[in-house]
Amino acid sequence: MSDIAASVLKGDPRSIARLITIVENNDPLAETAMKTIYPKTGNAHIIGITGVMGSGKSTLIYELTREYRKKGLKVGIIAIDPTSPFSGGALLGDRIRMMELATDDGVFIRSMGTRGMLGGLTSAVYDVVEILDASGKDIVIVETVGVGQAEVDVVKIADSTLVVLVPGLGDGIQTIKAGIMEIADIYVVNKADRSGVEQTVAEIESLIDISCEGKDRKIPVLTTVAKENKGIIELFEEIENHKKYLKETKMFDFQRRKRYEAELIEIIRKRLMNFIFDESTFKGKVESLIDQIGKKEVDPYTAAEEILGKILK
Ligand SMILES: Nc1nc2c(ncn2[C@@H]2O[C@H](COP(=O)(O)OP(=O)(O)O)[C@@H](O)[C@H]2O)c(=O)[nH]1
Ligand SMILES: [Mg+2]
Repeated sequence: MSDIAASVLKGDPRSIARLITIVENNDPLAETAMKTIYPKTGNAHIIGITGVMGSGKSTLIYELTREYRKKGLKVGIIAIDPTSPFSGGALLGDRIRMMELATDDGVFIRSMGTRGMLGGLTSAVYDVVEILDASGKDIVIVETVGVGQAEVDVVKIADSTLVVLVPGLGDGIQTIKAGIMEIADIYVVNKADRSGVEQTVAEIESLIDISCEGKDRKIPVLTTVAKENKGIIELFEEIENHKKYLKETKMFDFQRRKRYEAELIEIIRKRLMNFIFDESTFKGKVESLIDQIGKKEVDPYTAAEEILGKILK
């Protein structure tokens, strides 16, 4: 196992892929490797990209990655697809584009599904970010669809969060109101080749005016045509600006601390859940308590205390 950790640290793509699989399978061997690579993490800038399906996130990621590659930076990409665990082939909007990145040694792409993950997706994504970071990637990009709780959790890992919208999305603005206002560091209105761009930008800016009032940083709104590589350099620069802002204001340390907190809690949560639900003896106890709750022989609070009491003893 130390072999795999050593080759991950050298950036070997096969070992990176293998370790990610081990992590996804919730294999206990993963922890040994994670412990070994951990001291080498903390260098990558982590970018979260969220937005509705089809808004052009993957296309943007492809174009951004090309910019980073031009600068000689290495990029890791994690695409989280909530519906399909078999989406590896259709990771980026355009297969030909994906092929180009897939053959570049300085880029590692991985798609992760939400199904069939015993340890929970969030915890696995945290680990995969660490793995890519330790493997020498300068930039790690995490793509998530929509704005559910899972996405918000995933975004907690990101240093810079991009929220992607498209013109004429009346409900897109609703989504903003529903809670991504707090998570966006940069707004991207992609598909700016379509009509209604000005109106969408104006709507977002009026919301920003309210949410950023009195704050030292106003969230920028950029327009892009990812498909035609328009606005990408500006986006690249805006991400750099945000990175500088984080460093200068010490927000960087604050956010990273939040991330470490989230990671630690996830590991504890995962361990507890494994302990309660995977250990055969304990699982029997849980099952019988559930039966008793159903028969009103015990209330769920007392049942929970009984289980926790056994763990804490
Ligand atoms: N018209 C237009 N189409 C785009 C643009 N960017 C991406 N697309 C197309 O939108 C579709 C969805 O893109 P994709 O990157 O897969 O979106 P994702 O689901 O958010 O990752 C693809 O057919 C892209 O070629 C753009 O700026 N303008
Ligand atoms: Mg995509």
